[in-house]
Amino acid sequence: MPNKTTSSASLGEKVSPSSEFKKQATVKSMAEYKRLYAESVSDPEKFWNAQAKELLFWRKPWKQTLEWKEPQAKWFVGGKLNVCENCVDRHVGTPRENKAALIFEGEPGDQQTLTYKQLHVEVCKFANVLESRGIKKGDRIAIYMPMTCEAVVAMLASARIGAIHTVIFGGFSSESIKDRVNDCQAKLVVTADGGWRRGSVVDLKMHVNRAIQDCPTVETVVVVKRIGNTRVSMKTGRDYWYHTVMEGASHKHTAKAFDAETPLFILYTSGSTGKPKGVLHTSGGYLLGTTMTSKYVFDLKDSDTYWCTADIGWITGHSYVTYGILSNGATNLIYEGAPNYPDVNRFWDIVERHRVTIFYTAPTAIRAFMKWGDHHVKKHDLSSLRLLGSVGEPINPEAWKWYYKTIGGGRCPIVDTWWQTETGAIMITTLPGAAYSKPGSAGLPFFGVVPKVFNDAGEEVKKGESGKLVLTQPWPSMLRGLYGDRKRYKETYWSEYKGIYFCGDGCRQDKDGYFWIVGRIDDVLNVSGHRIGTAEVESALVSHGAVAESAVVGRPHELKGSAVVCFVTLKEGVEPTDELRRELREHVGEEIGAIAKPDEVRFAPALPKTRSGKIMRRLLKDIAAGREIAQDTTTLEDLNVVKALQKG
Ligand code: 6R9
Repeated sequence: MPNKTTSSASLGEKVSPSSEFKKQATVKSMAEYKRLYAESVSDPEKFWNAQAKELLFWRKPWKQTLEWKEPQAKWFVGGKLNVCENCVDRHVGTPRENKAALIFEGEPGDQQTLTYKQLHVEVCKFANVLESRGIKKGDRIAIYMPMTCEAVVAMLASARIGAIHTVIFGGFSSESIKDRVNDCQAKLVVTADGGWRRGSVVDLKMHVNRAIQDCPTVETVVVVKRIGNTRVSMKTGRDYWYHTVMEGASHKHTAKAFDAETPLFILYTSGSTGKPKGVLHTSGGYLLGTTMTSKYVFDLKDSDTYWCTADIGWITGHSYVTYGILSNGATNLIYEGAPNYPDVNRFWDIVERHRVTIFYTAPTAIRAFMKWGDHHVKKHDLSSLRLLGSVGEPINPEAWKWYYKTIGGGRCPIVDTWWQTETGAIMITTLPGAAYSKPGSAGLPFFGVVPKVFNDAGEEVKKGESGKLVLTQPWPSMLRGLYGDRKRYKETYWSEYKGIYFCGDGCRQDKDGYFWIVGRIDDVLNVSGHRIGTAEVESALVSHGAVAESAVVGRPHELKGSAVVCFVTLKEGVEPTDELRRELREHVGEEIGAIAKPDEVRFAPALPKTRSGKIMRRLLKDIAAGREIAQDTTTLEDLNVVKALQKG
């Protein structure tokens, strides 16, 4: 079957880091990357053994680096450590103890800084609070919080006592809280009297109250006073104010050592079908993966102020707000609110005021900033930035270039990082001082990662051809299972190809070895026997001057198998006309080939997205096909968007 998936416009372009960046980088050249990579895959156990010793603090050494009984991995068998001690205690008593660990900015503009020493006190106190409420090793606690210091403290305190946290994104509904709390049988919930989002109060406690009416396992609710909500209802004997229980708690807490395979957290994530899956991560391997990638991919230095805009409700917030970053002793900025409050320049205002040096965000945010216009960015001094990151979906070359020029001033390398909730840590990217970037490609495998592109028969495809992305070697931060569902774990990840992890993404590798993620397999269309990545069509559309954002889905088509339907939002001031529709069809034809020409272009004021910013494609497929919407829309950011699309 011929493959027409290559967009000639985006291939062949290479952007190299400056010599200034290279000089100070952790890995300084392609040769160095290649040498380390070769070491990491030729004798993985030797490599990980050395890394674990160098990067983490262990209370007891391990006997065996890896025990692999497919699909079940155990890393650092017999080793003991405390994850919280690695992220907090080990920086206390060093020159780092008085540097800022967390810099918090609330949406209304309030600020709080915790040094590593102060963070240690807060975490010890909250660990004592949890223990006084009867929480012990292996118990589950749910965290449903705004992005505040207390949210990070709660995660770390849970880790400190060997409990298992499940963070539930603060934008989820009562129904979602109920499902998650019941699935993992949480005994305690940490929440707040509210949070700020675009100037409005998100009433978190009310959602918790509603949810846990049907959650018999919850014994205690701890409530952080974030906004001073006077209408919050507290149940005597179950609900306690955070500040009250913290007041009475001792700041001394001895961290016990736990087995390397002690469960650390469960994070629920949507599967292609059915209810969310509880992805389970454990301690030693996860911490090693996140610590090492933070150090190498973000090139972290003690002088950096790092800001990742992800919420702790997502894996990015777990790995690259809390664990990997604090384990490296870095200064970590967290922001509570929306990027466009009170104005669309809020992020750049934060970067300027806090002199942020490393900035990590998602393509969807980048495209929004592009749409809002450069003049909002130009008002700010962004000269402190030295490295930019992207995560969550393929970044189209147009957005990449805009990010590079307008935000990075042509000076900052961009690390496009491919990974998943399940992989725990970054798997594919370009190390910023070592490798050139190709806008739109995630890049090369991280150390110890062996990705391959397979066809349906389980054979590796030729370079340049599309297929399914698999990871052929176990890695330390891999998921250990789906909570309480062994069968689903095996079926979801290990049954497409026997003994090999299938991630659900389509991909191709180019002649230079760079990986180009095409998007989820279910987002790949088959049009007249040709594979077309929806992401590629989207990228082509966005490269047209009139388009702000696009989402492309398939619609069943009698002759072609699938028709290409495009939902398009236009830049400020552009008129949606039939003429433009025709122009966009031609444009896609020119960018990719006639086969990819859209059958239909629908203009929309906005696209339906989950609160984590992912476009809800299945919903768009239903709309495109004129079907009843089958998908649960409770996670949708704005329901009005759907109504407008159905009309349009
Ligand atoms: C970290 C995170 C995972 C899915 C993944 C893929 C997409 C993430 C990407 C990317 C292309 C990147 N994805 N990063 N696609 N380039 N740099 O987002 O985890 O929420 O579990 O999503 O996101 O499709 O399979 P998660």
